[in-house]
Amino acid sequence: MRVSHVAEQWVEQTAGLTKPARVLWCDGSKAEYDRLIQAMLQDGTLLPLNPNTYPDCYLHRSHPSDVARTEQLTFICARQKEDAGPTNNWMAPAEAKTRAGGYLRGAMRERTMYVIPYLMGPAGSTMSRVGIMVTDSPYVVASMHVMTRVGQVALSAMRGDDDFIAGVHSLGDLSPDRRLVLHFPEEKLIWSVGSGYGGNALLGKKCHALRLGSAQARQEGWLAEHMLIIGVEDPEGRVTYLAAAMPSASGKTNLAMVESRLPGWRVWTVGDDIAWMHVDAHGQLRAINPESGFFGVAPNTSPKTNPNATRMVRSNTIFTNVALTPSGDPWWEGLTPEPPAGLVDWLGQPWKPGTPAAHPNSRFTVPVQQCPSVSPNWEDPQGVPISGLVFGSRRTSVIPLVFEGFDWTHGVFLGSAMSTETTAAITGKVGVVRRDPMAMLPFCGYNMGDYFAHWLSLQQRLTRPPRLFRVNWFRRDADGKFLWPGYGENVRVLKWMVERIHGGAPEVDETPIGFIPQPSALDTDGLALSTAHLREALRCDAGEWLQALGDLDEFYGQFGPRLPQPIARQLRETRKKFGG
Ligand code: GTP
Ligand code: SPV
Ligand code: MN
Repeated sequence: MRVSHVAEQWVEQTAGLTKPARVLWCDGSKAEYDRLIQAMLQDGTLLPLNPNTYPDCYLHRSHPSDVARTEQLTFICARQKEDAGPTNNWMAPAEAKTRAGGYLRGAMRERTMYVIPYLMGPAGSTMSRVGIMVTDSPYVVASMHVMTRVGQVALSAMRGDDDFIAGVHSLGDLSPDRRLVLHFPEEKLIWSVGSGYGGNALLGKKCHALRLGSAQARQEGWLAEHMLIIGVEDPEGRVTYLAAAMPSASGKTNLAMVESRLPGWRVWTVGDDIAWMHVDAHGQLRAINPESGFFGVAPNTSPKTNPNATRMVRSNTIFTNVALTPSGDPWWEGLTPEPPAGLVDWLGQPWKPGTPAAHPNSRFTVPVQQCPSVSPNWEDPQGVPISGLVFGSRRTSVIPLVFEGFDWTHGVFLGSAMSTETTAAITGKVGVVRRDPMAMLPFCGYNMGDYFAHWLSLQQRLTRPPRLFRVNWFRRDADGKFLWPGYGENVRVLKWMVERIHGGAPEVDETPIGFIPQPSALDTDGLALSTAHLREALRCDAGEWLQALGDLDEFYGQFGPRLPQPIARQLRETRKKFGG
């Protein structure tokens, strides 16, 4: 492999700090992956699954205190605190290096330090970017093989000796007391120590593709977003591409590979978590999926909810923290209506009813190509043209099933005002409502006031700005039941958006928050859903909304002069329209 000497020097310097027994450059080959798997089977890091029902699938059990992202230990270490902004944890770069340096010093003694050159994005795309990370975890290496493009393909894509994001990862001692996930935007550098969990350890994903990626994107005039990408094919065979932001564990993977319940309609998967979007020479927004694998939530994945995912995880999949059946099959809540007898839970103990069998944030790691609905264009170096952007969140009340923003600025306001209920994907309390603008609260690598301004500024470069929509699959009735059936039926909502994009579906109510479809505008053919239920799912209530907008002044106020005026103006106008 041809290696840049800047990278070589940095690797040497890192080895000087972490003191590994050996340094191994990864080539991304199948043989390398197989060797890693064999070694992990031998030392118990992986358990084999049933080779007949789940060929080449493995189970990994993580440390019980290391099962989700740890936002309280995640920092943006910009030189200036204001550049991290009020929604990020900040630590001065020097202090960050002193603290984490203490945990990293000698941390790889007697271990191998793997050097992973990886490419985010398709080979040959000007939108793709290179990272080089080191790690002492073979599980991370194997996962990076699936989630990114590893080896010469990455090194060949470098446009200069220092054209890469550098990442240092060590498991450390896995103690949350000595865990830090640090981002140095000015140095194109990530340091992560003390966790082996997905978003904390697979540095290409949230650390590179979103936190540092978003900061780079702002400087270079593009967007790095927490969005799935899909192509929606209508009965005429026209494919309309959408990108949708939803917070962690709130439906991206499910929507990304949704199996249509409507005849003639189908959904093609481009990506399920991250979108990098550029404005092309014609003023068209285009998106690539920087990843090459899915790191998806296992619980509630079933032939009923997500048949494509259920099929794609039947081979070449690494499962983390799921339960195990006596025949060596993986199992998680929701996979089958009843738990099979003799389950071993995610901790490796006989399962006790009333406790989770699989961890609520248990995951599967699987290559994108295995998705039955993968788009033929998923690796197009030009990206796919985006006609609609969707902001979705998880709200039990207030937020209608779907509505459309009036224009770009209003849509950006809707995204910036998004709130959601927290999930098991992050360590902490589940079900707490918090502001999560564009589903980027934990992932925006710079001041979020500047981020809103960046979004607004794109309009002037877009010849036909994508339509902006807001969705919520999670609204409930008085009995606590979901008002909308969700999953495969969400294609009915996608159909409405596609019709709007192409100038159809005029049956809307103009409300203070945007255009809400009248119940008749949604295709509910064959759906057992009462009009009363649908009305309730689509309802926009002035009192509820005025209350929900109540704390936005405080949220926006944190940004001081960095909050763009148009956002504040949109809030005032919305209140006024509600009579507040
Ligand atoms: P991350 O990988 O953490 O970013 O999550 P994600 O946004 O990809 O979420 P995912 O699609 O994996 O769904 C997470 C949870 O939301 C699962 O428990 C799903 O069953 C549930 N979910 C997804 N779509 C729907 C839906 O349409 N309706 C309802 N009620 N639940 C849904
Ligand atoms: C999320 O939490 O948004 C995930 C899982 O997709 S992780 O990659 O761990 O961030
Ligand atoms: Mn997902």
